[in-house]
Amino acid sequence: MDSAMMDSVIVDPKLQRYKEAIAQLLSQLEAFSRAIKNPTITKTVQNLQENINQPFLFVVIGEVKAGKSSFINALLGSGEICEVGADPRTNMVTKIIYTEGDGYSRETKPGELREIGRPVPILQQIAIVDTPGTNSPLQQHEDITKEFITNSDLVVFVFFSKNPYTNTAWSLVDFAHQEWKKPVIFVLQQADLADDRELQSSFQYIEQEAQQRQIASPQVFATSAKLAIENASGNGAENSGTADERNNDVGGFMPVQDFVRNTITGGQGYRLKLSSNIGSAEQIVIRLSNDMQLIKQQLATDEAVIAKIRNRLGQGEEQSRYEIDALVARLMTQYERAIYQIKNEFRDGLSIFVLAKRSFLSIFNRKQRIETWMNDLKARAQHDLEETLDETSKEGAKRFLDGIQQMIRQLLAELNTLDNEKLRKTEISLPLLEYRYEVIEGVKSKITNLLNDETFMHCLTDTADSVGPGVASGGILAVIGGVIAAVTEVVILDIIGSVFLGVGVLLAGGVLLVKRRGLIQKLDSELERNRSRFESTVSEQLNTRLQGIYDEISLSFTDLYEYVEQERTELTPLIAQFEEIKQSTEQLSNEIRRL
Ligand SMILES: Nc1nc2c(ncn2[C@@H]2O[C@H](COP(=O)(O)OP(=O)(O)OP(=O)(O)O)[C@@H](O)[C@H]2O)c(=O)[nH]1
Ligand SMILES: [Mg+2]
Repeated sequence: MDSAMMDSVIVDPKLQRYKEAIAQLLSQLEAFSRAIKNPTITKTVQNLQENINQPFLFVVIGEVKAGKSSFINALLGSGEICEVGADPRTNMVTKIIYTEGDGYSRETKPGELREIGRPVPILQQIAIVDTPGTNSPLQQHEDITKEFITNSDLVVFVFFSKNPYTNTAWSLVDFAHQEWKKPVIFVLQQADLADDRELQSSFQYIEQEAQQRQIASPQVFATSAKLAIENASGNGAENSGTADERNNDVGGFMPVQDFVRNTITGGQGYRLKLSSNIGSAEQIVIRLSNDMQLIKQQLATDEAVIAKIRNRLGQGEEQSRYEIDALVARLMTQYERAIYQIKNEFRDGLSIFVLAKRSFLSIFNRKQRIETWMNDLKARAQHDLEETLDETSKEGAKRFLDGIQQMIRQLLAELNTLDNEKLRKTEISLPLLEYRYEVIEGVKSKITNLLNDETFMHCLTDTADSVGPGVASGGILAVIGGVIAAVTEVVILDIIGSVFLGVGVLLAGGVLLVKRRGLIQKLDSELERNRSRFESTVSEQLNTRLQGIYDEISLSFTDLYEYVEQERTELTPLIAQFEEIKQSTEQLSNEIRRL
C-alpha cells in the first residue's frame, strides 16, 4: 500500500481536476481584480483561493493508546508520519500538513500545538490533526481540539477494539456531530487483538451510543493498523492495484477509504465544496459584469462620438471650402463686371481723343485733358472695384462664419452625449476613468470658448489692415481686403498707368489712331492676366486661412482623441480578459452543477 495508490483511492481524481480548474480561475480573477484596482474584490478572491487550496481536514480523537497515530499512518499509507509507541506519545495536538523537501516538526504554540510537515503527496489533499488521548490529564488540549473540529471535514473517533466501554470521547462526539454537524466515523482499532465475539459486542455498543446521539446510521469500522502497515512494507507495493486488491485488504482499511471517498473527498461533500467555491466566483463575476458591460458600451460610444466629430469636422471643412470657392467665384464675377466697365470707358475715351485730334486744341491742352481723364478713370475704377468686392466679401465672410458657428454647436452637442454619471460609481477604479470627466469638460470648455472667445470669432472676420505676410493669420475679411487692395491699388492702377503711358507717348507722335487697337488689346490682356492672378491669390490665401481655422478647432479635440486612444489601449485587453473569465466561470459552473 504505497502512498501514490492511497492518493487515488481517497481523493476522486475527477473532482480533484475541477478543484484545480477553480483554483486557476480564481487566480485569473485575482489578476483581473488587481488590474481594475479593486482591493475589496482582490481580498474576497484571495480568501476563496485560500479556501479552495486548503486540503481536507481530518481530526482524529480517542483515548490514550487507542491506536490513533497508527491509524493515521495506515490510512495515509506511510508508517513515518505520526510517532507511535507503547508509552503516551502524542502529548500535544499535532497538525500534519504537506511540505516539500525534508519535512519538519515544530511547536507553533509551545506545549499545546505542534505542526509536522511531511513531503507525502496525499497530505496535499488531506491534512490530519492527531490529538492526545481524551483521558490524558492535559485538558488544555481540548480547546485546541475543538477549534480544529469546527474547521474539519471529518472527525474520526478511535476506540480500542477489545474494550471501548470506558471511553471519554463522547462529549466531543456531541460537540462535532450535534453542535457543528460534522461528519463523524467510529473506528475500532487494533482489531487483530480482539476475537469475533469481542468485536461484535464492541460494534453493538458503539452503534447504540451513536444512535442515542441522533446519529442515524453510524459508520463503524474495524481496523488493524498493525496488519495494514506490516502488509504494506511486506508485499503491498507489488499487490497494489491488482484485481484481487480487495482480498488483500489486510487491516480493514478499504471500507474506511471507500466511505471517505464516497462522502468526503470524492462524494457529495467535495461536490458541495466545489459548487460553493464556483458559486462564489460566479457571484463576483456577476457583480463585475454590469460594470464591465457599462465600460464596454462606453468605449464603443466614445469611439463612435470621436468618429462623428471627425466626420463633422471633415464635412464642415468641405462645406467651408465650397463656400470659399463660391465666394471667389462671386468676387470674380464682380471683378469682371468692373473691368468690363473700365475697358469700355477706355475704348470710348480713346475714340473721343482720336476724334479730338482733328480739333484745334493744342497738343499741350490735349495732354492735360488726357491726364485728367486718365486720373479720373483710374480713381473711379479703383473705387468701383473696391466697393463691389468689399460688399461681396463681407456677405461671404458672414455666411462662412455662420457655417462654422453652427458646426461648433453641433460638435458641442456631440460632446454632451459623452457624459455618463454611472461610470463614476463602478467597481472598476482605473485612473483612466477618474480623469475622464476632466478631459471631457476641458474639451467642452475649449470648444465653448471658440464660440464665445472674442479673439477666435474676431479673427475670423477681422478687418484690420493686417495685409502682407500677416494675411494668412488675419480674419477672412482681412485676407480678402488685403487681396482687393493688392489687386486694385497696385495692379489695376499699374496696368492702366502703363497702358496710358503708351497713350501719352503715342499722342506726342500723333499715331494714336493707328495704335488704338493695340492699346485696347494690351489693356485687355493685362486685365485678364491680372484676373487669374487675383483669382489664384484670393483662393489660395482664403484656403490657407480656412485650414488654419480648422486646424485650431481640431486641436481643441486633441485631448479627447488621445483619451479615447488610451481608453482603447487600456480597456480592450481588460474587456477580453474579463470575457474569458466570464466564459470559463459559466462553463465550469455548469459542469460542476451537472456532477
Ligand atoms: N496489535 C496492534 N497494536 C497496535 C495497533 N495499532 C497500534 N498499535 C500499538 O499500540 C500502541 C499505541 O499506538 P499509537 O498509535 O501510538 O496510539 P495513540 O492512540 O496514538 O497513542 P497516544 O498518542 O499515546 O495517545 C503502540 O505500541 C502501537 O504499536 C494495531 O492495529 N494492532
Ligand atoms: Mg498518538
